[in-house]
Amino acid sequence: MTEKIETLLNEVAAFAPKTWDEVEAFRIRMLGKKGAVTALFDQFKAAPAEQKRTLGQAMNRLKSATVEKINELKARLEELALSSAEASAAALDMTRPAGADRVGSRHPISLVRNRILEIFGRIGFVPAEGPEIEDDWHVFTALNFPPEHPARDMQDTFFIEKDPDILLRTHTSSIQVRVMQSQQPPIRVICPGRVFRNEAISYRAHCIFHQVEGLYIDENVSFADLKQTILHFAKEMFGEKSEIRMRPSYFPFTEPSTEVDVSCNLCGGKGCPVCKYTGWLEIMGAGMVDPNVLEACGIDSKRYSGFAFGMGVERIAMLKYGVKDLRLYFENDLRFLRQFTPVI
Ligand code: 2NM
Repeated sequence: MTEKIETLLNEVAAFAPKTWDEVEAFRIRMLGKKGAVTALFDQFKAAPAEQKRTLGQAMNRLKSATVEKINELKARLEELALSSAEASAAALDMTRPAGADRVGSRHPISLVRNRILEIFGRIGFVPAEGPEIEDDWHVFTALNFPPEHPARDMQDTFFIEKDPDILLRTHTSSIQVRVMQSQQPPIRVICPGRVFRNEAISYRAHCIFHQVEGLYIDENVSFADLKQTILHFAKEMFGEKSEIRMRPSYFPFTEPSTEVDVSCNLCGGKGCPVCKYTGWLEIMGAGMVDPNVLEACGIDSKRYSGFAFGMGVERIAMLKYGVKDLRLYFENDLRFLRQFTPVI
Protein backbone atom coordinates (compact mmCIF):
# COMPACT_ATOMS: atom_id res chain seq x y z
CA MET A 1 0.00 0.00 0.00
CA THR A 2 2.82 2.38 0.87
CA GLU A 3 4.19 1.86 -2.60
CA LYS A 4 0.82 2.54 -4.18
CA ILE A 5 0.53 5.75 -2.15
CA GLU A 6 4.00 6.82 -3.36
CA THR A 7 3.03 6.21 -7.02
CA LEU A 8 -0.17 8.20 -6.64
CA LEU A 9 1.65 11.07 -4.90
CA ASN A 10 4.09 11.22 -7.81
CA GLU A 11 1.23 11.13 -10.26
CA VAL A 12 -0.47 14.06 -8.48
CA ALA A 13 2.77 16.04 -8.47
CA ALA A 14 3.42 15.36 -12.16
CA PHE A 15 -0.15 16.11 -13.35
CA ALA A 16 -0.01 19.08 -15.74
CA PRO A 17 -3.32 19.55 -17.55
CA LYS A 18 -4.20 22.21 -20.12
CA THR A 19 -7.98 22.21 -19.81
CA TRP A 20 -10.68 22.35 -17.19
CA ASP A 21 -12.10 19.05 -18.54
CA GLU A 22 -8.79 17.27 -17.90
CA VAL A 23 -8.79 18.50 -14.30
CA GLU A 24 -12.33 17.30 -13.81
CA ALA A 25 -11.52 13.87 -15.29
CA PHE A 26 -8.50 13.67 -12.96
CA ARG A 27 -10.68 14.53 -9.93
CA ILE A 28 -13.07 11.73 -10.80
CA ARG A 29 -10.23 9.25 -11.43
CA MET A 30 -8.71 10.03 -8.00
CA LEU A 31 -11.50 11.09 -5.67
CA GLY A 32 -14.63 9.78 -7.38
CA LYS A 33 -16.66 6.92 -5.88
CA LYS A 34 -14.56 4.40 -7.82
CA GLY A 35 -11.43 6.56 -7.77
CA ALA A 36 -7.90 5.41 -6.86
CA VAL A 37 -7.73 7.34 -3.56
CA THR A 38 -11.18 6.18 -2.56
CA ALA A 39 -10.17 2.57 -3.29
CA LEU A 40 -7.16 2.94 -0.98
CA PHE A 41 -9.41 4.01 1.88
CA ASP A 42 -11.42 0.79 1.38
CA GLN A 43 -8.19 -1.29 1.48
CA PHE A 44 -7.10 0.60 4.58
CA LYS A 45 -9.96 -0.93 6.61
CA ALA A 46 -8.40 -4.37 6.11
CA ALA A 47 -4.79 -3.31 6.93
CA PRO A 48 -3.02 -4.78 10.01
CA ALA A 49 -3.65 -2.66 13.14
CA GLU A 50 0.05 -1.82 13.74
CA GLN A 51 0.38 -0.27 10.24
CA LYS A 52 -2.79 1.80 10.46
CA ARG A 53 -1.13 4.81 12.09
CA THR A 54 1.61 5.38 9.44
CA LEU A 55 -0.63 4.27 6.57
CA GLY A 56 -3.39 6.59 7.72
CA GLN A 57 -1.06 9.55 7.87
CA ALA A 58 0.30 8.78 4.37
CA MET A 59 -3.17 8.47 2.98
CA ASN A 60 -4.32 11.73 4.52
CA ARG A 61 -1.27 13.36 2.94
CA LEU A 62 -2.20 11.88 -0.41
CA LYS A 63 -5.82 12.99 -0.15
CA SER A 64 -5.01 16.58 0.82
CA ALA A 65 -2.26 16.79 -1.81
CA THR A 66 -4.80 15.68 -4.45
CA VAL A 67 -7.54 18.06 -3.29
CA GLU A 68 -5.09 20.95 -3.06
CA LYS A 69 -3.68 20.26 -6.52
CA ILE A 70 -7.13 20.12 -8.07
CA ASN A 71 -8.25 23.37 -6.38
CA GLU A 72 -5.07 25.11 -7.40
CA LEU A 73 -5.37 23.96 -11.03
CA LYS A 74 -9.00 24.99 -11.25
CA ALA A 75 -8.25 28.44 -9.80
CA ARG A 76 -5.40 28.94 -12.29
CA LEU A 77 -7.50 27.89 -15.29
CA GLU A 78 -10.31 30.22 -14.21
CA GLU A 79 -7.90 33.12 -13.99
CA LEU A 80 -6.60 32.35 -17.46
CA ALA A 81 -10.13 32.27 -18.91
CA LEU A 82 -10.93 35.65 -17.33
CA SER A 83 -7.81 37.32 -18.59
CA SER A 84 -8.35 36.06 -22.13
CA ALA A 85 -11.89 37.51 -22.07
CA GLU A 86 -10.36 40.78 -20.91
CA ALA A 87 -7.79 40.60 -23.66
CA SER A 88 -10.40 40.16 -26.39
CA ALA A 89 -12.53 42.98 -24.93
CA ALA A 90 -9.48 45.22 -25.04
CA ALA A 91 -8.96 44.30 -28.70
CA LEU A 92 -12.43 45.71 -29.61
CA ASP A 93 -12.28 49.04 -31.42
CA MET A 94 -14.97 51.08 -29.70
CA THR A 95 -14.53 53.98 -32.12
CA ARG A 96 -15.71 51.96 -35.14
CA PRO A 97 -19.04 53.24 -36.58
CA ALA A 98 -21.98 50.98 -35.67
CA GLY A 99 -23.67 48.86 -38.36
CA ALA A 100 -26.83 50.50 -39.70
CA ASP A 101 -30.03 49.32 -38.04
CA ARG A 102 -32.63 48.06 -40.47
CA VAL A 103 -35.62 50.37 -40.24
CA GLY A 104 -39.14 49.11 -40.84
CA SER A 105 -41.53 50.45 -43.47
CA ARG A 106 -45.22 51.35 -43.38
CA HIS A 107 -47.57 48.83 -44.89
CA PRO A 108 -48.82 50.08 -48.29
CA ILE A 109 -52.41 49.94 -47.02
CA SER A 110 -51.46 52.24 -44.12
CA LEU A 111 -49.57 54.58 -46.46
CA VAL A 112 -52.54 54.94 -48.80
CA ARG A 113 -55.09 55.17 -45.98
CA ASN A 114 -53.03 57.91 -44.31
CA ARG A 115 -52.67 59.78 -47.60
CA ILE A 116 -56.45 59.66 -48.19
CA LEU A 117 -57.09 60.95 -44.64
CA GLU A 118 -54.54 63.70 -45.17
CA ILE A 119 -56.05 64.88 -48.47
CA PHE A 120 -59.56 65.05 -47.03
CA GLY A 121 -58.30 66.35 -43.67
CA ARG A 122 -56.97 69.47 -45.40
CA ILE A 123 -60.43 70.33 -46.72
CA GLY A 124 -62.11 69.91 -43.35
CA PHE A 125 -63.04 66.21 -43.16
CA VAL A 126 -62.56 64.96 -39.60
CA PRO A 127 -61.63 61.28 -39.06
CA ALA A 128 -64.20 59.05 -37.33
CA GLU A 129 -64.08 55.36 -36.45
CA GLY A 130 -66.58 52.78 -35.21
CA PRO A 131 -67.00 49.13 -34.20
CA GLU A 132 -66.19 46.25 -36.57
CA ILE A 133 -68.87 44.12 -34.91
CA GLU A 134 -72.18 45.78 -35.64
CA ASP A 135 -75.90 45.17 -35.57
CA ASP A 136 -78.21 44.84 -38.55
CA TRP A 137 -79.70 48.30 -38.02
CA HIS A 138 -76.44 50.28 -38.35
CA VAL A 139 -75.17 48.27 -41.33
CA PHE A 140 -78.37 47.73 -43.35
CA THR A 141 -81.68 49.07 -42.06
CA ALA A 142 -80.60 52.67 -41.40
CA LEU A 143 -78.85 52.70 -44.78
CA ASN A 144 -82.08 51.99 -46.67
CA PHE A 145 -81.33 48.36 -47.55
CA PRO A 146 -84.69 46.63 -48.20
CA PRO A 147 -85.42 43.57 -45.99
CA GLU A 148 -84.75 41.17 -48.87
CA HIS A 149 -81.50 42.77 -50.10
CA PRO A 150 -78.91 40.09 -51.05
CA ALA A 151 -76.19 41.74 -48.88
CA ARG A 152 -78.24 40.68 -45.84
CA ASP A 153 -77.76 37.07 -46.95
CA MET A 154 -75.54 34.59 -45.10
CA GLN A 155 -73.73 34.17 -48.41
CA ASP A 156 -72.40 37.72 -48.38
CA THR A 157 -72.19 38.70 -44.73
CA PHE A 158 -70.48 37.11 -41.73
CA PHE A 159 -73.09 36.76 -38.99
CA ILE A 160 -72.01 36.37 -35.38
CA GLU A 161 -75.48 35.98 -33.91
CA LYS A 162 -79.01 35.66 -35.28
CA ASP A 163 -82.10 37.26 -33.64
CA PRO A 164 -81.05 39.91 -33.01
CA ASP A 165 -78.61 39.98 -35.94
CA ILE A 166 -75.03 40.77 -34.89
CA LEU A 167 -72.55 40.79 -37.75
CA LEU A 168 -69.19 41.98 -39.07
CA ARG A 169 -69.70 45.30 -40.88
CA THR A 170 -69.65 44.97 -44.67
CA HIS A 171 -68.90 48.68 -45.21
CA THR A 172 -67.76 51.62 -43.08
CA SER A 173 -71.05 53.46 -43.74
CA SER A 174 -72.14 52.15 -40.33
CA ILE A 175 -69.62 54.59 -38.79
CA GLN A 176 -71.34 57.43 -40.59
CA VAL A 177 -74.74 56.27 -39.36
CA ARG A 178 -73.39 56.57 -35.80
CA VAL A 179 -71.95 60.03 -36.54
CA MET A 180 -75.29 61.24 -37.96
CA GLN A 181 -77.12 59.87 -34.90
CA SER A 182 -74.87 61.74 -32.49
CA GLN A 183 -74.21 65.02 -34.35
CA GLN A 184 -76.28 67.60 -36.20
CA PRO A 185 -75.00 69.20 -39.45
CA PRO A 186 -72.70 70.61 -40.57
CA ILE A 187 -71.06 67.17 -40.66
CA ARG A 188 -67.84 66.47 -42.52
CA VAL A 189 -66.28 63.11 -41.64
CA ILE A 190 -63.84 60.69 -43.24
CA CYS A 191 -64.15 57.12 -41.98
CA PRO A 192 -61.40 54.52 -42.43
CA GLY A 193 -61.74 50.92 -41.34
CA ARG A 194 -61.65 47.20 -42.01
CA VAL A 195 -64.72 45.61 -43.54
CA PHE A 196 -65.71 41.97 -43.97
CA ARG A 197 -67.48 40.13 -46.77
CA ASN A 198 -67.98 36.44 -47.29
CA GLU A 199 -66.13 36.15 -50.60
CA ALA A 200 -63.90 33.52 -52.18
CA ILE A 201 -60.29 34.78 -51.95
CA SER A 202 -58.60 35.56 -55.28
CA TYR A 203 -56.17 38.07 -56.79
CA ARG A 204 -58.99 40.64 -56.85
CA ALA A 205 -61.10 39.80 -53.78
CA HIS A 206 -60.48 39.11 -50.11
CA CYS A 207 -62.88 38.50 -47.24
CA ILE A 208 -61.25 41.31 -45.23
CA PHE A 209 -60.40 44.62 -46.84
CA HIS A 210 -60.13 48.33 -46.05
CA GLN A 211 -62.42 51.16 -46.94
CA VAL A 212 -62.44 54.90 -46.52
CA GLU A 213 -65.82 56.59 -46.77
CA GLY A 214 -66.58 60.28 -46.64
CA LEU A 215 -69.75 62.14 -45.70
CA TYR A 216 -70.64 65.82 -45.97
CA ILE A 217 -74.01 67.14 -44.77
CA ASP A 218 -75.10 70.76 -44.56
CA GLU A 219 -77.71 73.09 -46.01
CA ASN A 220 -77.54 73.26 -49.82
CA VAL A 221 -74.92 70.58 -50.40
CA SER A 222 -75.14 69.70 -54.10
CA PHE A 223 -73.91 67.15 -56.61
CA ALA A 224 -71.55 69.87 -57.93
CA ASP A 225 -69.89 69.93 -54.48
CA LEU A 226 -69.45 66.16 -54.68
CA LYS A 227 -67.94 66.39 -58.16
CA GLN A 228 -65.38 69.07 -57.26
CA THR A 229 -64.45 67.37 -53.99
CA ILE A 230 -63.71 64.11 -55.79
CA LEU A 231 -61.85 65.87 -58.62
CA HIS A 232 -59.68 67.57 -55.99
CA PHE A 233 -59.00 64.17 -54.36
CA ALA A 234 -58.12 62.53 -57.70
CA LYS A 235 -55.61 65.26 -58.56
CA GLU A 236 -54.00 65.08 -55.11
CA MET A 237 -53.84 61.28 -55.13
CA PHE A 238 -52.98 60.51 -58.77
CA GLY A 239 -51.44 63.75 -60.04
CA GLU A 240 -52.45 67.25 -61.17
CA LYS A 241 -53.21 66.07 -64.73
CA SER A 242 -55.88 63.62 -63.54
CA GLU A 243 -59.43 63.91 -64.79
CA ILE A 244 -62.55 62.16 -63.53
CA ARG A 245 -65.71 60.88 -65.13
CA MET A 246 -68.92 59.74 -63.49
CA ARG A 247 -71.14 56.89 -64.62
CA PRO A 248 -74.69 56.38 -63.28
CA SER A 249 -74.92 53.61 -60.70
CA TYR A 250 -77.09 52.37 -57.87
CA PHE A 251 -76.59 52.10 -54.08
CA PRO A 252 -79.40 51.73 -51.55
CA PHE A 253 -78.06 54.66 -49.47
CA THR A 254 -77.60 57.30 -52.20
CA GLU A 255 -79.81 58.84 -54.89
CA PRO A 256 -78.58 59.64 -57.45
CA SER A 257 -75.57 57.33 -57.28
CA THR A 258 -72.43 57.22 -59.37
CA GLU A 259 -69.33 55.19 -60.07
CA VAL A 260 -66.22 57.40 -60.37
CA ASP A 261 -63.34 56.74 -62.77
CA VAL A 262 -59.99 58.53 -62.87
CA SER A 263 -58.01 58.95 -66.09
CA CYS A 264 -55.33 56.27 -66.31
CA ASN A 265 -52.10 57.83 -65.06
CA LEU A 266 -49.98 55.14 -66.72
CA CYS A 267 -50.93 55.81 -70.34
CA GLY A 268 -52.37 59.30 -69.83
CA GLY A 269 -55.70 58.13 -71.20
CA LYS A 270 -54.37 56.62 -74.44
CA GLY A 271 -55.09 53.03 -73.39
CA CYS A 272 -52.88 50.34 -71.85
CA PRO A 273 -53.23 46.88 -70.23
CA VAL A 274 -53.78 48.40 -66.74
CA CYS A 275 -56.87 50.37 -67.82
CA LYS A 276 -57.81 47.57 -70.25
CA TYR A 277 -57.45 50.03 -73.14
CA THR A 278 -60.29 52.23 -71.85
CA GLY A 279 -58.08 55.08 -70.54
CA TRP A 280 -60.08 55.02 -67.27
CA LEU A 281 -59.72 53.35 -63.85
CA GLU A 282 -62.60 52.89 -61.44
CA ILE A 283 -61.72 54.36 -58.02
CA MET A 284 -64.90 54.81 -55.97
CA GLY A 285 -68.66 54.95 -55.62
CA ALA A 286 -70.52 58.06 -54.52
CA GLY A 287 -73.84 59.86 -54.49
CA MET A 288 -76.27 62.17 -52.71
CA VAL A 289 -77.32 60.68 -49.37
CA ASP A 290 -80.85 59.29 -49.71
CA PRO A 291 -83.36 61.33 -47.62
CA ASN A 292 -84.53 58.03 -46.05
CA VAL A 293 -81.01 57.59 -44.59
CA LEU A 294 -80.93 61.13 -43.18
CA GLU A 295 -84.36 60.65 -41.57
CA ALA A 296 -83.47 57.23 -40.13
CA CYS A 297 -80.45 58.86 -38.45
CA GLY A 298 -82.39 61.81 -37.03
CA ILE A 299 -81.47 64.51 -39.57
CA ASP A 300 -84.13 66.74 -41.15
CA SER A 301 -83.99 65.85 -44.86
CA LYS A 302 -86.06 68.95 -45.79
CA ARG A 303 -83.46 71.28 -44.37
CA TYR A 304 -80.27 69.33 -45.05
CA SER A 305 -78.72 67.45 -47.93
CA GLY A 306 -75.40 65.69 -48.26
CA PHE A 307 -73.06 63.67 -50.37
CA ALA A 308 -71.16 60.50 -49.53
CA PHE A 309 -68.49 58.45 -51.22
CA GLY A 310 -66.63 55.23 -50.53
CA MET A 311 -63.45 53.61 -51.83
CA GLY A 312 -61.50 50.41 -51.33
CA VAL A 313 -58.00 51.14 -50.01
CA GLU A 314 -56.54 47.95 -51.55
CA ARG A 315 -57.80 49.00 -54.96
CA ILE A 316 -56.37 52.53 -54.70
CA ALA A 317 -53.05 51.08 -53.49
CA MET A 318 -53.00 48.59 -56.41
CA LEU A 319 -53.44 51.47 -58.87
CA LYS A 320 -50.89 53.67 -57.12
CA TYR A 321 -48.18 51.03 -56.71
CA GLY A 322 -48.97 48.73 -59.65
CA VAL A 323 -49.71 45.75 -57.42
CA LYS A 324 -51.37 43.02 -59.50
CA ASP A 325 -52.45 40.60 -56.76
CA LEU A 326 -54.38 41.82 -53.74
CA ARG A 327 -53.32 38.81 -51.65
CA LEU A 328 -49.83 40.36 -51.35
CA TYR A 329 -51.32 42.89 -48.92
CA PHE A 330 -52.24 40.15 -46.45
CA GLU A 331 -49.23 37.83 -46.62
CA ASN A 332 -46.66 40.15 -45.02
CA ASP A 333 -43.83 38.80 -47.18
CA LEU A 334 -40.85 41.02 -46.26
CA ARG A 335 -39.66 41.09 -49.88
CA PHE A 336 -42.93 42.84 -50.73
CA LEU A 337 -43.12 45.10 -47.67
CA ARG A 338 -39.50 46.34 -47.92
CA GLN A 339 -40.31 48.04 -51.22
CA PHE A 340 -42.35 50.71 -49.45
CA THR A 341 -41.17 53.94 -47.83
CA PRO A 342 -39.12 53.34 -44.69
CA VAL A 343 -40.40 54.83 -41.46
CA ILE A 344 -37.90 57.45 -40.33
C1 2NM B 1 -70.16 54.24 -51.20
C2 2NM B 1 -70.77 54.74 -52.33
C3 2NM B 1 -71.77 55.72 -52.17
C4 2NM B 1 -71.89 56.03 -48.47
C5 2NM B 1 -73.12 56.45 -48.05
C6 2NM B 1 -73.02 56.70 -46.73
C7 2NM B 1 -74.05 57.18 -45.79
F1 2NM B 1 -73.81 56.72 -44.58
F2 2NM B 1 -74.04 58.48 -45.73
F3 2NM B 1 -75.23 56.79 -46.20
N1 2NM B 1 -71.78 56.43 -46.37
N2 2NM B 1 -71.08 56.01 -47.45
C8 2NM B 1 -71.48 55.61 -49.82
C9 2NM B 1 -72.12 56.16 -50.91
C10 2NM B 1 -70.51 54.68 -49.96
O1 2NM B 1 -69.18 53.30 -51.25
C11 2NM B 1 -68.91 52.65 -52.45
